[in-house]
Amino acid sequence: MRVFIAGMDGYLGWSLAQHLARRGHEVAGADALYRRSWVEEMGSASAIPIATIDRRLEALRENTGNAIPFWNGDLRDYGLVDRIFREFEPEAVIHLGECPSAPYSMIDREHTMFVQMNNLTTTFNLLFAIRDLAPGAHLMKLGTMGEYGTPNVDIPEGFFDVEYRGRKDRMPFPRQAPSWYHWSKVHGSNNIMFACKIWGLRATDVMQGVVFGSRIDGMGEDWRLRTRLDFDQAFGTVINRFSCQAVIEHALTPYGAGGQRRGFIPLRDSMQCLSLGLENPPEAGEYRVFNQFAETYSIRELADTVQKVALTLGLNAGVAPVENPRAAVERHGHHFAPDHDRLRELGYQPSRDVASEVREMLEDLLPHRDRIAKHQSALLPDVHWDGRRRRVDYLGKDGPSDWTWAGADEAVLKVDAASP
Ligand code: USQ
Repeated sequence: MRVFIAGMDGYLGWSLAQHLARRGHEVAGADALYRRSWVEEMGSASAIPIATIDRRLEALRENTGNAIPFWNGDLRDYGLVDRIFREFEPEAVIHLGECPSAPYSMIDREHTMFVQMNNLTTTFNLLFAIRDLAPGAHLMKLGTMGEYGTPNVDIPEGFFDVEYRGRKDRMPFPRQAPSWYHWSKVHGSNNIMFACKIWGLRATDVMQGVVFGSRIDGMGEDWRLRTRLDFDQAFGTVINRFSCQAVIEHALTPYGAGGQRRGFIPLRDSMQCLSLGLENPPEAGEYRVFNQFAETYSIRELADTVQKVALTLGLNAGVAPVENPRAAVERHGHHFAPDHDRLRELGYQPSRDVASEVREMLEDLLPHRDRIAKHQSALLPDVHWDGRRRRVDYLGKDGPSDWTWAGADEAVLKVDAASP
């Protein structure tokens, strides 16, 4: 199948290009390489070194025999989107071309506006291009489990049956997003649902949980094929951040008491799920929603797991809760029970447990501990949901009462002393 990946240079996009090329798809991609500069703006860098886009494409050609057409540009420019669609004639479009960070969207007015305008405009451009130039193409759009928020009832896959004042209907499940970024995903979902209705497009909206992991099968030893792995407050997801903290023996930083529960999925499983959706497209006019994650965990469980796995590698990282910069929207200990059956019905089989994935990640990260130590100031958040920017405090021995204090100060001092 001819598959166009919007956002091919990112954490997921670069992995997906390789995964789909190896599955025999004809892949093309575009990216404005913004992720590289956003992470730099946050004072950080990918923990795992990544090659320039030219060297990446060259490595893909050498390793898989696929010469992948690539457009280096911004998909908010409809002229570019129009050109890509005419030249490549996609049969499917996988839309990963958005700014994916909740904290980044909460920095200030400019960042909020950028994230929303960027994400909405790109999605609109792809929708119109599909309508006018590739009407049969299947749009797979990366949404997020965060669109639902954490309601005190179970979460269905997109839609649920409602009975109200004696009448029944099937309706979209309410969205209660926890950041301006997550709201941009909600708006995107609504726009896609509407486009399917009025234009008969086919789309899969993927409510993905938090992704973690440093590689997929087949990335092998050629460093140019490796995907990025971020650990800064905005672009590092929580298990990846904890793993980077652990390799430099910096205390792991659960926000608050760590009772937030989320759905998580390893990077290689995300690839498995996206290809299952791609290869089993919906009917024309159908808008379907998948909840894409392997399991749910609390942040505290994850901190414990990363800490234990790290110990088996001789890494002694403490666990020290910090004040939660998202306190306005996150609760400690809440109901979280989302359905996630549709991908399993298509054949999704979770590949590994968190501990095995974390072990592999720590082994991948160990050779790069100096890179992480060099940017360790990016580890502690300073973007708060109340809009006032200030470094978070450790909650200390008098913090959440059910924590065993694990010595953050010692761990941080140890790293400071060791860093260049
Ligand atoms: N957290 C900590 N300590 C940290 C970092 C995060 O306790 O050092 C907590 C956060 O408070 C939050 C949870 O971990 O409760 C997840 O945070 P995250 O930064 O890993 O993920 P999030 O901001 O929710 O966003 C990430 C991706 C985003 C995707 C989303 C899926 O960046 O693109 O949409 O995961 S979901 O969370 O299911 O909405």
